[in-house]
Amino acid sequence: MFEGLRERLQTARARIGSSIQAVAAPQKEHGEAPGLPAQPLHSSATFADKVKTFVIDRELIITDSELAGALSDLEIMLLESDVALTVTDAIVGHVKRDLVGSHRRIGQSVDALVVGTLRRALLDVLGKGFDLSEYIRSHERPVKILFTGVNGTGKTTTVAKVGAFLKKQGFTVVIGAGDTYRAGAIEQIDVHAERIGIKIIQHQQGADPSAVLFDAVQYAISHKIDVVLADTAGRLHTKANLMNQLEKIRRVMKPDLIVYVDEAVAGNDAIVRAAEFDKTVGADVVVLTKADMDSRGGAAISIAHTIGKPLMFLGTGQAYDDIMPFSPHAVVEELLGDG
Ligand SMILES: Nc1nc2c(ncn2[C@@H]2O[C@H](COP(=O)(O)OP(=O)(O)OP(=O)(O)O)[C@@H](O)[C@H]2O)c(=O)[nH]1
Ligand SMILES: [Mg+2]
Repeated sequence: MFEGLRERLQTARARIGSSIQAVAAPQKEHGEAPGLPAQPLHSSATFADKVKTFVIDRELIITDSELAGALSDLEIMLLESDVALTVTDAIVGHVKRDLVGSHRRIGQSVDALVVGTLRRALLDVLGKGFDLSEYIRSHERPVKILFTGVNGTGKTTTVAKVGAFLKKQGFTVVIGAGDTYRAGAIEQIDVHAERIGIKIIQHQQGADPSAVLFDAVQYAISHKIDVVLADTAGRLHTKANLMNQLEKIRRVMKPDLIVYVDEAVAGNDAIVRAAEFDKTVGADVVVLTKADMDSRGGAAISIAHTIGKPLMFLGTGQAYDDIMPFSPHAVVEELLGDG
């Protein structure tokens, strides 16, 4: 997951570190920094070798021009990873504010300083995530969750995965087979429901999806079920009639949560589409699927900051338990950690 972005961030980390080191190194030669290791910084040594042992115990001012090249590299690397422009600006701006101009005593290695700064900058744009179990616990039951998005992004699979996830947490769940449009869609969700042992409410193909999902909610009320998961047909946000149908579903089933599902691999397209869905039918939280196939990580990094909605889960494969509650700290660790 996100290997390409990880690689680029590691390169940026090294590059920023080198720039800071370049500021620090000349004074070392003049013997002004007794805290520095006596060992010279051989150009053949790797960056990590150099900075991890390079503990600066004195004051240092990093200027704009010293970091300009490294920050511009960081900017390009983020954009190449499909990180949205506004998010790239936010990250680069954060790093710059954090490092430039401060008259600081760095009682740590340059690398630790850089990693700490990158970590804060990423955490700042990643938002807090969304704890679905906690949400359900603190809301009136049944909690009604509507899944929307464009075709083939993984909505139905995500409904099944979330169903299995919630069941494991001890919640009772019913699925509404709200994709009455695509041939084979009802059978598909029916097979999933059977496999994970969750009740499903379905009508025939071609039926009004609002009616199916209304029935699913009624079933949940009369059987005291905790959660209704509503699958829907994939649709493009540009198709007004299909968006109107979704709007009708929303009016009829009155979801507590609208989940926008898209593929992490779609990068910036996912962000544009999420914003469009949010504008027309609303979106409260986002799930990004196929993170296991996404090397660039741009959508995962950008979506919460750009559309202002938390990322709830990442889909990480085709099996039912290939779903990860989105944890900003875990993602940052994956991107910046040494493992
Ligand atoms: N690798 C991987 N594949 C996934 C993931 N989520 C879904 N898929 C696959 O993506 C394909 C489409 O998934 P569906 O759940 O049918 O997508 P959908 O959005 O319901 O599609 P429509 O109903 O046609 O709009 C299937 O082959 C899934 O197995 C994931 O997280 N990782
Ligand atoms: Mg589907």
